[in-house]
Amino acid sequence: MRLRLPTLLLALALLLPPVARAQAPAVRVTDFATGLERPWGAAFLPDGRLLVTERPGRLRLVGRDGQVSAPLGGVPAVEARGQGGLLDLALAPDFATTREVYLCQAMLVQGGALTRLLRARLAPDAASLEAATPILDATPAQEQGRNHYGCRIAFGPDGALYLSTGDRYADKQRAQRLDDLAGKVLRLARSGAPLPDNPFAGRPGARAEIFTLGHRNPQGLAFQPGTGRLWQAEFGPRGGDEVNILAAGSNYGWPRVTRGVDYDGSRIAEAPSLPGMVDPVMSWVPSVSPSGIAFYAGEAFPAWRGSLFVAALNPPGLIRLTVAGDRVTGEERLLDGPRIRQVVPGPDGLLYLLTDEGRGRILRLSPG
Ligand SMILES: [Ca+2]
Repeated sequence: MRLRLPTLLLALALLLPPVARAQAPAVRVTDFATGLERPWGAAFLPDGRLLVTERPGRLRLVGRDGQVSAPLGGVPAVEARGQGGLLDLALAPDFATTREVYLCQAMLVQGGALTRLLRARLAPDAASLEAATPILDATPAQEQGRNHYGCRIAFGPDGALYLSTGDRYADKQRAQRLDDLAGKVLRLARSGAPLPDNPFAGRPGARAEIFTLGHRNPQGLAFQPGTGRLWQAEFGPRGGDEVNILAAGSNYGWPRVTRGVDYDGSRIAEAPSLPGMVDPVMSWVPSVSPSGIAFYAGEAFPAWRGSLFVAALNPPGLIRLTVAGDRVTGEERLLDGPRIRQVVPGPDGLLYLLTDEGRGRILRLSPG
């Protein structure tokens, strides 16, 4: 069922009493940190500092006062052309004792470029990574093009590591092939190996790492507090950006089903929906270019609890989706720019936004 948002919002506006509308929180936006080049992924350490990737291939720490460190040592080389580079990072659930960090990057190998997952340790003085080791390459590598790497990492309540991979653009059909790790969400042990209870484990000709298939370029992954459902966002072509709820073994349709068209205006989809393929819970035509997503569960903005935030690149800004169970019930645009790559809820209940700019920043949203 397609959500007709303008109608829905109008209906909501008419239904809500004026007092409820007046409760929309006032928001203050400040530059928390500056001097970062195209920050892409970030995670708060237990001590409150923020570990941030820069897409050209650097890792930095941002102090609680917003001071940005020198680049950390021990960061592996990356393939930074096109949409590549050092992309996401995630701390292991037991980081406090293991200091394990997972990184996703674009890498050039024999045969072309691919999405690579690495495991490393943050040194005791936090000035470098130790023993950064590739643990999964989303093969096969592809010579043509340097786009659509996906590359978002999320740890589930089941302890598994989920990794999104893009279709790599040149051949859309890669997303539908079960012997190919492009255009998928993968479910992995912390060694990078597939988990034995994965949906395609043991199926001849299928990669056992695959959790879901039929994705174009997914850069948003977030587990919903309370339900443990895995929500995902992906870029569509011209129109057809999606938010999905992922279920093991399901096919999300790309390129056989999409609400967008190709950049030259030509049709891609066979049909608006197909049997055996899961429709999105939210789609945008025209595009918003959704990158990272995060659920809000903090105390600073009580009215936002349970909402899903979407970092938008174009038109640039921040989107808040209201959610009831497995449905999106409304949409609010909170910022009209700059381009936002990722949204990270802080341990202080504030929201931290990574801007996709050459002279990038981390914006902080606090109650106004
Ligand atoms: Ca889809």
